[in-house]
Amino acid sequence: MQLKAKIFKTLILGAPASGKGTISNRLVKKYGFQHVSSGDKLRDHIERQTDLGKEVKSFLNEGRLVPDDVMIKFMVAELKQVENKSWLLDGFPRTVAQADALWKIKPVDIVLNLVVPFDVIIDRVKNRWVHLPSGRVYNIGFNTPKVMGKDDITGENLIQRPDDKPEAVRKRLEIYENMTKPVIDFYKTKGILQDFEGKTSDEIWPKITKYLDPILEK
Ligand code: G5P
Ligand code: MG
Repeated sequence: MQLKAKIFKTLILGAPASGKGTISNRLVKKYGFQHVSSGDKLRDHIERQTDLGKEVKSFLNEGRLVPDDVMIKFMVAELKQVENKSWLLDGFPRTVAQADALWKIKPVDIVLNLVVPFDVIIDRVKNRWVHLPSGRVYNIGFNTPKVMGKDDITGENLIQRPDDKPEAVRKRLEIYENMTKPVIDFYKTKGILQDFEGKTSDEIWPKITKYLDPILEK
């Protein structure tokens, strides 16, 4: 399905490793959204050792949030590049200050909130492998790469994220509780947020399509 008539501005929210990237890939394939992942973009800057990459590296490695002013400036510029397309934003906003700033420049239409138990999340991150240039993500036992340690499409090396170490994961979950949960309330009061609960992405996925199909087909 391609989105033609209206430009949809969509967010996907959820705790670290709740499956935002996994579900986003499916949404891109089914509906043709432009996927804008703040985390993937920052990791790309770190990999390329840009000025921004050098500035944010320690925040990502330790599982801390990049300061709001840096993040807002960066994402506003990124969103300009997909201005005339339907986009799906993943990883931003993460604080109420970011949500406020985004609302002022682009009120969003749809907010999808993934609700996955924390014990499931902690188990998952141990088995996560990523292909940095594309953001493709694997999980041993869920979507295992065809060759261990290699990306299915390019054959390039996969890495484990530094912030998937247990102490960084703990920090990320704590920050999520304190800083990002209020963002859920921000969108709830605007009446545009929908929760999707489940222990697996396969359980959540049909609930999301059932919700989006009637909205996006209008
Ligand atoms: P990110 O990159 O936004 P997080 O922590 O929000 O990082 P993450 O870790 O990228 O989120 P995800 O995208 O929600 O997780 O989940 P995923 O990658 O799809 O799935 C997680 C794993 O589970 C994968 O291995 C996947 O294959 C597997 N999986 C999925 N579904 C299933 C399933 O059903 N079963 C099983 N067994 N496995 C499954 O942000 C990173 C950092 O960037 C900075 C911060 O430092 C942040 O910590 N940052 C920001 N800082 C400030 N403000 C912002 N707006 C920022 N954005 C990024
Ligand atoms: Mg992600």
